[in-house]
Amino acid sequence: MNRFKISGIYLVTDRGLCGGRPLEEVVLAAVKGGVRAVQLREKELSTRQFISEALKIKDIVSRFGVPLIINDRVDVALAVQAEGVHLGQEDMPWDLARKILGEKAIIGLSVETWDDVTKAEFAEVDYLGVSPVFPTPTKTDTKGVWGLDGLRRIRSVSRHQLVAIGGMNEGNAALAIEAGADAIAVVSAICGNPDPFGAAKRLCEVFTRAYRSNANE
Ligand code: TZP
Ligand code: MG
Repeated sequence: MNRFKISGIYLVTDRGLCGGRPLEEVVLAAVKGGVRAVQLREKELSTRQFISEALKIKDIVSRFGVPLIINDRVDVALAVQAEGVHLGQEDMPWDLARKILGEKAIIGLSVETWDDVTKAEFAEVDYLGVSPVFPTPTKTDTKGVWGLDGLRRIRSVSRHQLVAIGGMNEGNAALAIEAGADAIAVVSAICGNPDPFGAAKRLCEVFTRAYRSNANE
């Protein structure tokens, strides 16, 4: 496994929330603002368009040493030599993705139920996406909501790094870190913000402050 340390603010893209701005512009602003990972999430694009977008985003994030993680599509991740892939419970099984992408790939896995969490203990993945921590209009086809108590409970049993996703923002990121998140994933808090650079920067500041105060406890 990669041993990739996931920490900080993790941008998950949604071009529909970018308000007409090119996604590249928003991603560039976010990495300049300090996000530590970018997941390209495309539900509407053709394979060819997805690959073309992924190459453009990779070009941007690689200049900042930020890994590109592809949502759902192992073939696209492989084609563009992305650093990793994020898999949901209905996507390719993690063990096949690991076989295809290799030991060094970053593989993230969403957990939506307690059964997912239990099974994930055996999974050679780099992080679990705790999905969703809070309700969010950005993704409504979820099985429930973990809440901070759910996140804390997962932290108490899981050997994996945890990424909190769903309704995360400047106001609640510190609470998720206290509850055991290693990283905070956001979609609308950056993509839907008129100032993605400022939003990313403030989120990173909140993260750093909360992470340090947690470490000192
Ligand atoms: N997976 C679980 S919740 C979610 C995804 C992709 C969307 C999170 O969006 P937002 O806008 O950060 O709440
Ligand atoms: Mg998926």
